[in-house]
Amino acid sequence: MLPRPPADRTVAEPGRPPKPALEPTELPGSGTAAPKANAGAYPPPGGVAAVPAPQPAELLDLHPAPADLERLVLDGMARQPRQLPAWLLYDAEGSRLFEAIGQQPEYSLTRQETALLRERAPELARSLAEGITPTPVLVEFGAGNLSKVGPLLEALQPAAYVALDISLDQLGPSCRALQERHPAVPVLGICCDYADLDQLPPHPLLEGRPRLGFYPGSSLGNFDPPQARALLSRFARLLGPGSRLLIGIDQPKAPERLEAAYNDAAGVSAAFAFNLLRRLNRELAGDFDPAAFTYRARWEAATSRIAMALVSCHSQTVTLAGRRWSFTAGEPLITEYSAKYTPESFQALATASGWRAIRRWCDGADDLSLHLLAQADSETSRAGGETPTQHHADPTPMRNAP
Ligand code: AVI
Repeated sequence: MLPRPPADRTVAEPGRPPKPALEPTELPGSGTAAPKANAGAYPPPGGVAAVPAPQPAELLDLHPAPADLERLVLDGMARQPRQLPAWLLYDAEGSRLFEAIGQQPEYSLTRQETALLRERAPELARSLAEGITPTPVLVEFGAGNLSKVGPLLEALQPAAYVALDISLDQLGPSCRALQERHPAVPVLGICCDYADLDQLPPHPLLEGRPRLGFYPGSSLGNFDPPQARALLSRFARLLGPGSRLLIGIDQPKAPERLEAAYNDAAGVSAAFAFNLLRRLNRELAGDFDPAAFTYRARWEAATSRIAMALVSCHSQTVTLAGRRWSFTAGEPLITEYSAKYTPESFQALATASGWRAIRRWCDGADDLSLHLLAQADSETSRAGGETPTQHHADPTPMRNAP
């Protein structure tokens, strides 16, 4: 039996209207009619005014049902080579391990992108929201532990923040913590496979508001090119006409460096992949023996991607979801691809998916980019001009990317 209860599309807390901006709280014994003698003194005579406690973040659970999970796994096992959807890596333990990957010295993507977002937040927010009225909602895809959005929220002050992620275990606590830190912005978490979502669920926080998308972390690279293209088109539909998308993309670099980033010396990347076998054993009655597989991360130049796989050490038969599967010695089970795009190849992909590249920011080493996209057929996208501009983290902007 599968442990997760049937996805009942539960609304953890009923919809609530956007909450008002912070209101001053009256302290006991203080009047409001006349200015106080000590106005401006700090600390005020009656003590520091309490800030109203933030409302709890709201959560919607649209996690794929166990039957969907089984179907996806069976489809993936029937492929050649065998390949499972990358989001399966993110159960509670997988999410914890992915956070640990971000702290490994070899995996610099998280640190570099976080720094770029922090340094450039005011400018990113201005470019993202320029000319967009009324105040938009910020929608983050694959939001994980919500560690990247803080500076952007501060700078943008959206009407609401909506975080989409597959891991409910991580999303719940992260949304609550973010809501505490940003009490003025209502936070809504939606647990879902965002690559399979046809529309954002109707919700008062989303009604009548333009939507801006945020997709950091280069997670687009975890999709095959046709899937990546479909995903960008899906984002355009989910966000609606006239929307914009800020997306983080990792770029190709020396193969040795990339292979080390996905096969760190501490073995966290390997543990992340092996955790998938534990999940399959637990949730789909599998009998994978992790000791019978070895982890491999290899750069594939022709497809500009890292291929991560658990490789069968010898010929063996495995039971999964009530079926028998045979592996030959050396046969890979692909756990994930991580494609790297040059600015040009990414912009071509974006264009083919109905977006227009407006601007690009990169870190000092030009290892990764944040691309600002606008929907190709919208008025707002035309405001960006014909040629995308690119900017280094270095204050001197580089102009006119090809
Ligand atoms: C989430 N994603 C962008 C990561 C990546 O770099 O492709 C996933 C990852 N897998 C192993 N290390 C990192």
